[in-house]
Amino acid sequence: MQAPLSLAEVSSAHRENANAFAALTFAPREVPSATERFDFGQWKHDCSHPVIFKGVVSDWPLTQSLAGCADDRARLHYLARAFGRNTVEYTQVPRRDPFMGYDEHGRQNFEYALAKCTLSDFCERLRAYQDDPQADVLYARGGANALRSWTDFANSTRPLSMLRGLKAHGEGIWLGSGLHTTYLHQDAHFNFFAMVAGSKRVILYPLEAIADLYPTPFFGGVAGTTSSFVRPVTPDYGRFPRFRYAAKQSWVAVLEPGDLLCIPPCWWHHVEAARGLNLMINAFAWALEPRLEYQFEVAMRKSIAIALTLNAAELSDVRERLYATSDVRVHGNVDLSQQARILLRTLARFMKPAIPGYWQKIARCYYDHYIFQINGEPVAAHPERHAAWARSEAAAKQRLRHWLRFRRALLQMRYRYVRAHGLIP
Ligand SMILES: O=C(O)CCC(=O)C(=O)O
Repeated sequence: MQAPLSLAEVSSAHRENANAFAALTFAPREVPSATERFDFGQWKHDCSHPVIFKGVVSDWPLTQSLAGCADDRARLHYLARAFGRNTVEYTQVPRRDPFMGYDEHGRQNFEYALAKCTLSDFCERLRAYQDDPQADVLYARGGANALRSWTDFANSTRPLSMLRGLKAHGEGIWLGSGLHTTYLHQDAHFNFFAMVAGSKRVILYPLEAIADLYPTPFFGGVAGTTSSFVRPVTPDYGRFPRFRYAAKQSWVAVLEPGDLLCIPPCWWHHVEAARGLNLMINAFAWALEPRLEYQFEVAMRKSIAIALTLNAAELSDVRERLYATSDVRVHGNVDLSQQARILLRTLARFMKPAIPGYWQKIARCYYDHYIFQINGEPVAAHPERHAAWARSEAAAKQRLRHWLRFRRALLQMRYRYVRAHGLIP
């Protein structure tokens, strides 16, 4: 039997492809790599910045097998032979601009899962891509390819004991031909990002940078995320002048096979793949109890609509009381209008001591941006969209759709849990 490859051998296995990232016009802080003394239990409580665990998934059978292949052609052959019968959903974007996000009018410029086929056929298409320098970029995105649905594939990974105690929201397989870019966005959950093959660069910002990132409406971007209209690597400062100020809050991580990037909930991230095949598996974990996280989303939608009916003085009054001590909050709000009182009560729910500190911070940041509008227009790149979004979200049909989506996510995860293991034990 062959000896397992060392961490250095795994992480350098695809090096021939990995020097392909464009220089940045700003100087982000580097995401630190965890040392042996790093207290991950504490990180889950304060999660004040992202962190990389080097080589944590380098001993997975999948990572080892791919690192042991001579080149991408051999890796595709291996994937097709070992797991070829699984169904892959994928998208396709032009090679000359393989950016998946928004066009210059702020419209989504790609379809999340445009087509589907077997993994074996997908590998065939990826092989053809390698032979043709003009071919479109292909990318199977994790939201459409659930790890626990590909049971044989899941068996070639290992649950990560460090993630014990977290609750999986979804675990996705991301497989691409190389060179794609994923729009800047944030997810409401913890995101654990395990690089299995190839290399990616991730640019990150804390949620607090929101004012300078030209966001979409709240949870109103691609795939239900809050997204940004800016392309961080080639920003158009004419359209997005405030983006310059985001630089001082930027972070960067370059991931190689075997690495695990841990992204705190609601941190913005923008992902670029290097040239060559890339395979990443990620796990989203609920950052609050699922029901509470859903209730936060509902509370935000309701509060944004109420806030649009209040004047600036009323909003400022509500804000002051909200962030004052809880005594002030509970007593003596009789002078507020009924709507203002409802708003105060709804928002105060997520500022209580029972809510984890990181989520209270998230709540405050969202409140300030989308409800109290202390940064100006919440959707500065397309101001009309904020109120239009609030109107459409108020429709009963839309509310029902969100509720069904939440129920479906819970049921799917429960069902997948019994089928196969994932990254979260
Ligand atoms: O790796 C990518 O291209 C995107 C990953 C992503 O969007 C995510 O994990 O939220």
